[in-house]
Parts: sequence; C-alpha cells; structure tokens
Amino acid sequence: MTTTRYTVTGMTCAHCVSAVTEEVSAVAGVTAVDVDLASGALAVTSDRPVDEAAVAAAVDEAGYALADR
Ligand SMILES: [Cu+2]
Repeated sequence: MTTTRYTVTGMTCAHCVSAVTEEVSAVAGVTAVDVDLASGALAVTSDRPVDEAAVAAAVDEAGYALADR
C-alpha cells in the first residue's frame, strides 16, 4: 500500500473535489483518493505504485491540473 501526495490547482468547490475524486479513483491500482479543497492536496493510495502521468491525465480529465512539484 502506497500513498502519494500531489497538489491540484483550479478546484473551487465540492463539485470539483468530487470530479477529481471520481476520475483519480478510476486509475488502475488506486484504492483510495482523498482531496482537500482548501489546500488542493490530493492523496492517492494504491496497492502498487501508480504512474504520475496517469494521475495527471485523470486530473486533467476532471478539468484541473497537478501543480509542479
Ligand atoms: Cu467546483
């Protein structure tokens, strides 16, 4: 079990949080997703390491972007 933390930019409301949660949850191997609206923090828990590009693509699909880190 691995938890990787990212920051999402552009979220403004609970609907944004649910959109990101839904898309990232659909990434293969992801078992839990936690999004904090105020800080943009995204915690992705998975049973194996997940490709950052896959997470970035899912966030993009939801309409937002990962911050550089
Ligand atoms: Cu929103």
